[in-house]
Amino acid sequence: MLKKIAQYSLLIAVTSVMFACQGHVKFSQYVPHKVVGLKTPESVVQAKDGRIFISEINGFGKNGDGQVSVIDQQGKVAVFASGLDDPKGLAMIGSNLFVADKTKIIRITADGKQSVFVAPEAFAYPPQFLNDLEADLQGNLYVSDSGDILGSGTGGKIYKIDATGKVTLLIDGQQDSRVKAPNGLLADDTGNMLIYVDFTSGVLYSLNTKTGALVDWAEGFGGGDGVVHHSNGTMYVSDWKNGKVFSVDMKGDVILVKGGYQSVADIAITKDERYLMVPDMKAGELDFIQLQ
Ligand SMILES: [Ca+2]
Ligand SMILES: [Ca+2]
Repeated sequence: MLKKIAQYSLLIAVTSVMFACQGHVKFSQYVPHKVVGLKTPESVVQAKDGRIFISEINGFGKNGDGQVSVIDQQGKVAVFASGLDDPKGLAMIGSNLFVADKTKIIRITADGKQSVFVAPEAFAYPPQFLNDLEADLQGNLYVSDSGDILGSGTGGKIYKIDATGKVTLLIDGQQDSRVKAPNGLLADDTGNMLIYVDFTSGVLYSLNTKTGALVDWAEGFGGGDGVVHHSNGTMYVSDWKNGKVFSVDMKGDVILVKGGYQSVADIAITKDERYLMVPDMKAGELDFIQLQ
């Protein structure tokens, strides 16, 4: 394990230098810089036009003070949508931005108009802590309810939401006792497979959304939070409790990419796949990790 970490760090260091040289000599690509002063940032997503949206919980458990900010290509931050409660997971379908806001799903149009897409009553059980939000290529959404995440660490569920807003329970702890506090979600291209990381156990699972079969994929993610996928096959998983970001290859081997954060929440990848976007919730910052 330690040997693998050392090798990986060296590889990153070498490729960073190569990138720096290329950028200096051949072309000048946009290089994002760390954004500071955010209000309890949780989730981040980049739109096709390059704008970056970030959800800000602000006061935890305090309603009405949450917001979504937008960061332009120059790094300028502005409020995009306000009056939210504890907004967390973000997902885009077309030009609409969807937000998992504590007990409901909010839809925000490109010009910033908000509406309730899924009300709390539409869920099979009253939502306790809606957390990550993921879209598949078929236009469905998936949302994790992390349940009593800050107490017993159980009671979580995963739901599917179709394009009309109809909600279906996919799995919970009654169906499979390994389901405790689901957090980060990742849908495959078919929508038949959902990768999820559990905040209580730190285990990464794959869930067959048709059969409900749950398979252990990798473990050791502490307070697993965000899960993203690079087109080269590598996944990245964040550990909120220990402030770390890991990579997971297709064999399930786990390698530390970067630590030293206070609390890494729902990470995402830029559209060009050159950077991981890393919300450090307690630090109030959005960091960028350059990928190979
Ligand atoms: Ca709040
Ligand atoms: Ca999360």
